[in-house]
Amino acid sequence: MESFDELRERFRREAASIADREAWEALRLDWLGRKKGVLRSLLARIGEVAAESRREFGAQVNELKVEVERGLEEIGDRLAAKEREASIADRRVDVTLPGRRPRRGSLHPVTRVTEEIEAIFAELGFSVAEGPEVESDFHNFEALNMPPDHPARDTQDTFFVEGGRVLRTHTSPVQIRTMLTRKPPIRIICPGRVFRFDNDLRHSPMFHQVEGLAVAEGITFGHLKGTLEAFLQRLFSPETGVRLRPSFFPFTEPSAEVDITCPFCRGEGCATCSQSGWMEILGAGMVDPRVLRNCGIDPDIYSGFAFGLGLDRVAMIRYGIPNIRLLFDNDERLLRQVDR
Ligand code: 2NL
Repeated sequence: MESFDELRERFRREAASIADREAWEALRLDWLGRKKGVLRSLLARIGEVAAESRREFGAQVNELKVEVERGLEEIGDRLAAKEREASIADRRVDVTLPGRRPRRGSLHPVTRVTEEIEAIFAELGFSVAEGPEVESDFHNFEALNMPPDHPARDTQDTFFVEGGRVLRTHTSPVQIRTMLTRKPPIRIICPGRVFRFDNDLRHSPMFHQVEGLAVAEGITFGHLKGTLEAFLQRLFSPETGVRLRPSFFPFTEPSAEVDITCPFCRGEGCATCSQSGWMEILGAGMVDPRVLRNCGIDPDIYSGFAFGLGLDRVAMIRYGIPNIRLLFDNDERLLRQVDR
C-alpha cells in the first residue's frame, strides 16, 4: 500500500498533466468518486488499521482529501479561464477588415439610352412629353392621316382593347395630344413603350421608341437634317456619317429614312451592317399639312418636322447585346454585365 506521501506525490503528478475538461473529470472521479475513488477506498479500509492508529489515519485521509479538492478546484479555475479566452478569441471581430460592398442597383440599358437621348435633346431645346399607352383610334391613327381603311394600318400589327381603343403602336399620339393642346412653337420628344402584335427572335410585342416633333413658323427640312445630325453625332460619335434616303410615311411629306455609318466598323463594312458600312437608325420627315390641320394648326402659317427611332436596337448596339429577348427577360445578370 502507498504511503500518504506517495499518494500526495501521485496526485500532484497526475494533476500537473491535466489539459482539458475531460481529463479533469477523469481525475476527479479517480480521486473523489463515490464508488471507486482513491479517498473512498482508503476510508473503506479503515478497519484494517490498528485501533490506536485510526484517529491519525482518519486525519491523514482528511488532509489528503482537502489537498485533492483544492488541487481540482485550482485546475478547474484554470481550465475555465482558458475556455473563456478561447471563446473570446473565437468571436473576435477584425475591425480592420474591409467591409462587404452591397451591390448597387443599376439602370436598364433602355432606361440609360432614353435618359441619354433626353439629355441631348434638352440641350437642343426640346422638352419631354408623355401620354397614355392605351389610346383612341383617333390619336393613334386617324389624326396621323391613317383613316379606318388606310392600308398603312395593316402594317401596324395593332393590339385592340375593349371599347374601340388600342395599345399605341408608336408614341406619335403623344405629339398629337401636344399639338391639340398647345400652340407652336413646339419642341418635344416623346419616349415610351409601344406595342405591336409581333413576337419572334427579332421582335418583342412591347418595345420602346422616341419620337421628336418641332413645329413653328419657318421650320424647314434643313432644320430636320441639322437636328438629326447633331443628335446622332452626340449619341454615337462626332465622326458618325449621316445620310438620308427618300421614303414614305402617311404622316410626313416628304419623308426620309436615316442611316448612320456603322458604329462597329465606322463604315468599312462588317457582319453587323451586312458589309454595307451603313445602318438604318430612324425615320423622319416634314409633318404632313393634313396632320397639322387635324390638330388645329394652320399649315399655311406653321410647318414642322418629326422623327421616330427604336430605342431597343440603339441599346443593343450601344451595349453589344445580341438578342432583343435579353432586354426583357429580367435576368439581373444582364444589368450587372452592362453596368460598367
Ligand atoms: C420610324 C419612323 C417616324 C414620325 C415617326 C410623326 C409624328 C407626328 C407627325 C408626323 Cl405627330 N410624324 N412621327 C415621323 C416620321 C417617322 O417614325 O421608323 N420609327 C421607328
